[in-house]
Amino acid sequence: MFKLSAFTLLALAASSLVAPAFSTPIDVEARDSHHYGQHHGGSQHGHHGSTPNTAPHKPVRRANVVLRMFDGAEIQGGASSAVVYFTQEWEHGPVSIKGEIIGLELEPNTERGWHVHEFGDLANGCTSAGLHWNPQGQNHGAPWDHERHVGDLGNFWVNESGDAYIDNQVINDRMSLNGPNSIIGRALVVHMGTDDLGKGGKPDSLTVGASGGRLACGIIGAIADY
Ligand SMILES: [Cu+2]
Repeated sequence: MFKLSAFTLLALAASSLVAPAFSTPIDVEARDSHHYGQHHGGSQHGHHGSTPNTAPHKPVRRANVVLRMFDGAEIQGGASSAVVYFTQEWEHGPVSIKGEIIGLELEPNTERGWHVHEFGDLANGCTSAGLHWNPQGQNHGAPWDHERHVGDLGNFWVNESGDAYIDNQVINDRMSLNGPNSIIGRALVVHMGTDDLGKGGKPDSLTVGASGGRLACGIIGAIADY
């Protein structure tokens, strides 16, 4: 907020300096900047006017996904309490992940695999989400391996109540909310088993970490950037 206020003041100050020579057009620009600031809360790109967050020139900084269980193409259960948030504070910076995964009937005291999958297509439930998001054509691995999928997130811990609380310490430096590695519009999938991080030696270890069936999923979408 402070940044925007400073920007707006700067824009107004600049326009008033040159206003005598270019009275009409500069006034319009300053008014646009001010208008943008009041309604959108903060951006270096304020001079573009009042466009939505998802406009191409304004990077996505925050996204979320609501996870639902599916039986085939049918959503199971009522309102979901499983929501995961992704934040990317600066361009090409790491994506931090937090969220609460509640009500998915997870087995208590286990690790469960999760990944960003390629497609935001839940027409056939989590099955139609495709394979792991892997634009670099690498083998599956742990989130800290050099060889890994962009969508690899490893495992999260399920507590004794069958819930999971993910804090911002979950950081991924390969996925992005923008550009070629963007996860926007793709699916987050939670699996029924534990991801062996590519090390299990099973037939599907190097593709999906032998993490079993797909318990729940949702489509990752851009959200308001506060
Ligand atoms: Cu997966």
